[in-house]
Amino acid sequence: MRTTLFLIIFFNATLAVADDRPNIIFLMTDDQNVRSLGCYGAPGVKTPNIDALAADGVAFDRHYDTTAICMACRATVMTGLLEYRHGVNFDTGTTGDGRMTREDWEESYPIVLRNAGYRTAFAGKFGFTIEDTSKGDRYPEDDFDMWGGGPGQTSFITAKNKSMLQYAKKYPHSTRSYGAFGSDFIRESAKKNQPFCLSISFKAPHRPVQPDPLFDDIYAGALFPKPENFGREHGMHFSEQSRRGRQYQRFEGWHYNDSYDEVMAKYYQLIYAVDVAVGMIREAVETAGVKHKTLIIFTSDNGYLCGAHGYGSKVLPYEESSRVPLIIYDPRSEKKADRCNVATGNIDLAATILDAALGRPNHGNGTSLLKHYVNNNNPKRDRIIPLINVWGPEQVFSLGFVKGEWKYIYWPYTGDGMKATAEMYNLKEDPLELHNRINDNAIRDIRVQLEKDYANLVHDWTQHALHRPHYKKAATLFTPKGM
Ligand SMILES: [Ca+2]
Repeated sequence: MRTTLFLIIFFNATLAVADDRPNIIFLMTDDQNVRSLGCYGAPGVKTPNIDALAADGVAFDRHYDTTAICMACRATVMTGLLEYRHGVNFDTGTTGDGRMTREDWEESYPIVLRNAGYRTAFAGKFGFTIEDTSKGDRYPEDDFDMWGGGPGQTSFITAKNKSMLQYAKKYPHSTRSYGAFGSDFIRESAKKNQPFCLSISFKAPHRPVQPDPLFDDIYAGALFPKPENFGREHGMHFSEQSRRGRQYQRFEGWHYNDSYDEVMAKYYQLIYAVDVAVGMIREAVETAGVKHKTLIIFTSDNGYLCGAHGYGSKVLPYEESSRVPLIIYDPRSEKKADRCNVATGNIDLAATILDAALGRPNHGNGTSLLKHYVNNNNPKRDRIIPLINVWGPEQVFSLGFVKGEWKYIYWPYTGDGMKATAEMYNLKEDPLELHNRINDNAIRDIRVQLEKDYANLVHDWTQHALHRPHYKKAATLFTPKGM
């Protein structure tokens, strides 16, 4: 008996000393575009802590959310699967909410890491439910060691977020409450000498427009220059289909047209609080003595159009909506450069996390981005990053992709007198997407190649989509006649 006890103590002590696997901190905002961070060149925007993270790590300049909307993106981030593979979106569940299958959830990065001995935590907007036949659909609060997550959109009022009540008095606005939650988890985990994975999904800067009043002075009276592609006159070359969703109405409905500075000041104020929370978390990492072995990843679930081309909100496959910030800081590695210009996708994030923790560089549809940290000169130029929308009115359903310097978008809807159509942009020469090259005969060969790539993507969809009617129907819709 005494020998057994001794062996158990010895074994546990050995494990505690030997486990030098890195910690992971994954931070995700909601509806944050690239033009909202100082480190991405946003004029007049104050984000000192996130800028410092980018200076310490690598900022990715061509990172895309393969579905530019909350729920589907969150399911992709967790699993590394494209939307048609995980089948999670607002329209795809039996109750109006998308549900992830139990099998896919078992392969999500938090579950894989917890099974591998990591201490795990989640706080913020979770964004989808897990299929569980015994209990009905569920949020996975029992699958984490510490849970500050919530259903639906969660609230900016901390007191309304049940799992975050203990932070409500000191941090009445939810954004900084997540900084406090993260700091507590980091401190507790470091004491236990167990590797940890902290995932925080901030509600900010998602609407409603309720920034923390503590920061009301930050942008008082500030003016912000508009991007060169701002306004309706720079969207005339886009498909008619793209104008049939609420994104088109929101240019005026959300007052980008007549109150741009005021609207953007509120948006940036929401992000300023995120920056403060990031500072809290980095300070906790430093004081807990784990800075040398703690990776930090910062990104957003989709971008935000903010008046570009005369549109508001997200969902559409254009740059402001689908391209988002991504910063990776890996203190274990010597970075090669401050920026990475390789096209990457949110399908790659689970693989990146599992690569760092367990040495598994491929997961779902994604591949680890850590290779770009130490060498940013190895782009796989043939790689396709899909851009999917099968949410909202069918008129705005689109399927496209980024490949090398090109973006290709197919709009299948043919009702209301519209014809199916496609768009093509050279993102290197035309990053603001001002010139649709689809009818440019000088580059006909490129168009033919991109059409072949598109056909392959539709073929993959047909072969591998989750068996839900929504995705079967979409595959038919996306198949151009004659393919
Ligand atoms: Ca979002």
